[in-house]
Amino acid sequence: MFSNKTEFKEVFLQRLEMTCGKSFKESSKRDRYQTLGNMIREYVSSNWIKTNEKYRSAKEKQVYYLSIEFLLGKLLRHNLLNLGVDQVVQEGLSELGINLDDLEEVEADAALGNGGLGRLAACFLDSLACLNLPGHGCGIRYKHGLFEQKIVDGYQVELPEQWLRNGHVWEVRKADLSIEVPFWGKVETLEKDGRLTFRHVDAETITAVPYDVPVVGYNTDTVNTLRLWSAEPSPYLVHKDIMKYKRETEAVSDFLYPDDTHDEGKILRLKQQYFLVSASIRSIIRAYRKQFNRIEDLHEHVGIHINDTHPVLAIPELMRVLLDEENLGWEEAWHITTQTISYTNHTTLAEALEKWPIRIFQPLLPRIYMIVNEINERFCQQLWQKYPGEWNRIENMAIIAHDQVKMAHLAIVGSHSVNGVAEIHTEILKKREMNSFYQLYPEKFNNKTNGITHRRWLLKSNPKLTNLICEGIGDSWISKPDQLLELEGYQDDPAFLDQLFMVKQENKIKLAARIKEQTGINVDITSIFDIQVKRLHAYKRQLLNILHIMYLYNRIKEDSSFTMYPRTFIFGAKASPGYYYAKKIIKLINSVADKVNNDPVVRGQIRVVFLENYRVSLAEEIFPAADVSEQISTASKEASGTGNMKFMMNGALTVGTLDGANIEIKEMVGDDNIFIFGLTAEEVLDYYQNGGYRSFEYYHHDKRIRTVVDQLTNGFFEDVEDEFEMISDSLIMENDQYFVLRDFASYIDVQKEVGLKYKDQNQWLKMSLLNISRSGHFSSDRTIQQYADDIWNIRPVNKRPLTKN
Ligand code: NBX
Repeated sequence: MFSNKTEFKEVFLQRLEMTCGKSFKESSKRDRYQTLGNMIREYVSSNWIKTNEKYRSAKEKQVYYLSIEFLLGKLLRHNLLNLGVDQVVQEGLSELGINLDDLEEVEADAALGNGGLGRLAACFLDSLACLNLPGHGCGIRYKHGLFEQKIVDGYQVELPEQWLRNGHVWEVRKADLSIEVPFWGKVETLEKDGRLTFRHVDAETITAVPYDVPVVGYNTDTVNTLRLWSAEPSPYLVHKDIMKYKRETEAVSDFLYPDDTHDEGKILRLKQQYFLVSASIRSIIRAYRKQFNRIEDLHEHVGIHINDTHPVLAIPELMRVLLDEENLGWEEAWHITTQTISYTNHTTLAEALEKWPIRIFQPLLPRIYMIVNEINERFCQQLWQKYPGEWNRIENMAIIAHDQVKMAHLAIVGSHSVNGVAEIHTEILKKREMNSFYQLYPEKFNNKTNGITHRRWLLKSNPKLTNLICEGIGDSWISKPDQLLELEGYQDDPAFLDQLFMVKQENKIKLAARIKEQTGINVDITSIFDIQVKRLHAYKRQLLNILHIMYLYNRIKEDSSFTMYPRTFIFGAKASPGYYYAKKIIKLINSVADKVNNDPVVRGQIRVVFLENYRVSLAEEIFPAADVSEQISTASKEASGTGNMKFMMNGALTVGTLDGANIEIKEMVGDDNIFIFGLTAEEVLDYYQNGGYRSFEYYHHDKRIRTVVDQLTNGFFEDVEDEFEMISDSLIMENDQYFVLRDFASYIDVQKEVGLKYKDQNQWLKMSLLNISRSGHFSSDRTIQQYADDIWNIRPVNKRPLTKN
């Protein structure tokens, strides 16, 4: 299509006029963005086709990653970088008077996810393609992604997200590959040749239409596929009330559920889950059938991974296909199914474990329910043999109990691999949350510590740091991120550290400009940028952070001789719309920000900023500018965290608890290059088990705590008197379930240490460099290689380059 700047410009101009029907001069930014996007997608398409052909002819095993969320963000710049044409395109456009950054602004984030779980799926797709592994994503093409957040008077307000308003240039609709997904109706049992067969009749079907998005690898010709399903009315269905049917059908892929770790028992959610699973499984089997004859060998050629329990119906759906459509016997179908499916758990929070009442499940999915029931019966029989008489144990492990289907139990029983997402998380699963299953199937349990794609979270988001690294150690670290370790050779090189300092300053200047634009607040770029960005949740303890800021404010006010290294505290967080408590914390952060930022006494020492609508594209501007990374969850609660890795890779130092992957970060950088505080997971779990924590005592005995807690309700924020009673109650009346007050003193101490350490710029830069150099381990390339080797048993296929465009 183009191999140099001149050719690029020619093709671009020609395409622009052809597709927009306007002259170049008349064309808008959007016209230009769309033209470029279409061009690049077409540029990719020949390798896309060739990759698929290669996969078919190689007959290698392929993996499908089923996820209810893929938090992709923007794709233009990412694809340009991975294709290696970023420079050519940027220069070509620039000669036409177009700034590539401006075009990127036009692209909407594909926000088909809530947070860590959805973003992990997106990072994994990137790593799969980059490692030439035959792995594809299957998800839902929500018409509206995660809500847009506005802050009005300090409160979160949600607006529907509209990413498809101007179309999505990266997708290809493949209506001919649509699949009919049945709901409701009943099951007919027939006897045929002495064997019972089952037929789902009188069903209401929904058409699943696939939209394929190419997943482009870096510096390789591999292009994998993300298949997103859209729900449309079936052309085959005759319905009494066609308008109602249309409405209800389209609702299935209308909205992403905005619940982060809360379980929402809505029928529509279960519909979404089965819709994703049924369409995906049947399209996988259809492709398999074109390639292979023996369905009995399915697991040798296909792996299906379920991202948390949301797609767990893949297990009974695959059973259904093997039993009802392929006519296998139960034992054989079960063997194939369990050998095909693998499962990742992302949380131990009890409220997030999915359970479905039978009264909802059975009528909606009658055949699937029958199969789940049979799986349960056989499983309970097996338990009975192994643990005769242990009724309690069997009841606790059953898949169906107390009129509910327990999705995590189904996932463990119906798969060959169960993994946690950080070492401590996997240990907690094995020792506590899933201990009875671990005793039964020790061989299934394994750990795969999360990772992030360094291509988006360093190369794309932080070009200045990327250039500096390349000047120092060349560019082979880009394909082998472990080689970042070579940066340690520069620890005592003042010139290099100076440059590292400059890079951080420049990134801080950029973020400061964004803050000014969005909030009107001026921030001092020589202050410490101390940042907490993640979903708002009680266990993540944004509350601890903001109470500490209130403490610092009080300290400055009461003692004019008190000094601290100036700090800018930056927050970004969305709260689930129905999560009242989380929304109160957002209001609290904004109220503190108002008070602090408008008080001349503390000016120059503390600033507080809440950036609205935190999302992937905003995150890309934030991480590069951070000095301090706040990872302060109650120990044992955060399964892994991945923001912690993004900060580290961009040279921020972590203030964190011994939770999730923080522990592995600490092991990687050593105690001197991280700021650890607070209870350990064991201490927390011990408190939960044996009691002994009385938050009131901490309130009573520590004046610093008493002052800030009292300020929640004593008119300190004059305009909003009763506003924060709920927060104060959670800390005192409800005995502070997340140990905010218990960890408060320890947090103050460690934050003081941060301020002191930052004063010694040389030392700080050394620590920062060390964090960057040891971050290669947290590339999702490492994670994906481990999944490929230990769980999926897949190998690179597309090793040698295919043809060039
Ligand atoms: O998954 C997150 C964990 O909280 C993080 O510790 C972890 O790093 C990350 C990736 O493994 N979980 C998460 O993001 N969950 C959800 O977003 C979620 C969405 C819908 C839902 C339940 C949970 N119903």
